[in-house]
Amino acid sequence: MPDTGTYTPPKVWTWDAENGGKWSGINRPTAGAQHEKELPVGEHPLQLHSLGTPNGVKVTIMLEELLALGKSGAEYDAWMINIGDGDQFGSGFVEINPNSKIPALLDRSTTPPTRVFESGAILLYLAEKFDAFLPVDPSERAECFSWLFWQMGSAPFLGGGFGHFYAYAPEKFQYPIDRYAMEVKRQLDVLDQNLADRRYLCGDAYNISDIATYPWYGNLVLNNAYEAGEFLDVDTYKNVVCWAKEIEARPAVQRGRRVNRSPKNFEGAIRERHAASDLD
Ligand SMILES: N[C@@H](CCC(=O)N[C@@H](CS)C(=O)NCC(=O)O)C(=O)O
Repeated sequence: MPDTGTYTPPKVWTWDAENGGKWSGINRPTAGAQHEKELPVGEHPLQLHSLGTPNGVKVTIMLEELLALGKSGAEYDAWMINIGDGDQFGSGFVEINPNSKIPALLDRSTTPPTRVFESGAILLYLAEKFDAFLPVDPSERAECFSWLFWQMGSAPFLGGGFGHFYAYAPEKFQYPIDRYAMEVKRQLDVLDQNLADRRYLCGDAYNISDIATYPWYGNLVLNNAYEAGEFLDVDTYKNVVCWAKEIEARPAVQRGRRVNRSPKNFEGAIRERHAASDLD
């Protein structure tokens, strides 16, 4: 356990594997495969290796939205990567994501197969491949990219910053909680002001920036993240709450949220998805 009193950093940092906190068992300062493990392959062109966390759910929502639009090429197999067990460090997974984080996608309809990692890159890849949920007009597209990349840059302050120190750190340290609570409330205010006169993040049309942002900030204001709704006074962000409720009600969102989760933790959840009927 680290000394929680005054800390003087040593000249050279060294790794203390026993530093406590929820993820201390899997986090380490090195990259690359730690064990040999091939990935399973299903029958669909799109092979998703993921987990139903906010970053993972972005992709299953997108795939379910594409299928709801009638894009049958978006049929997919979703395999569970249990990050608590270290599956992200298996050799097969590292081949499709050298960064060892879910989600990762392998598109076997191309020759050779195309690997895509980083949830934002996967959303863009799918939006371009299926010509959906991405505006065509260059200015509207730029607005969509701006909010998509806003989400990708902002959410680590919510998850790795606020969520980590509020919910997972071995003790409650006031300094980081204050710092990240302030930043997350500022981010919620950014969203709230943007949504004051817009139905979705970019205007009237729902697109990949909403799909990326809902699992993080939508879940936060609907009190589904870190049990922090009261602490962050999320109900005051009325426009964000309204936007989140509208997105949450979409059938494809309801379906996507259930994939790659344990039924013990989430009602209607399925660990793997190989056919639409798995969710029916
Ligand atoms: N920027 C990445 C972040 C992905 C990420 O942080 N994934 C987490 C789960 S939400 C993970 O796989 N963690 C496992 C680990 O850190 O070892 C993305 O958006 O895809």
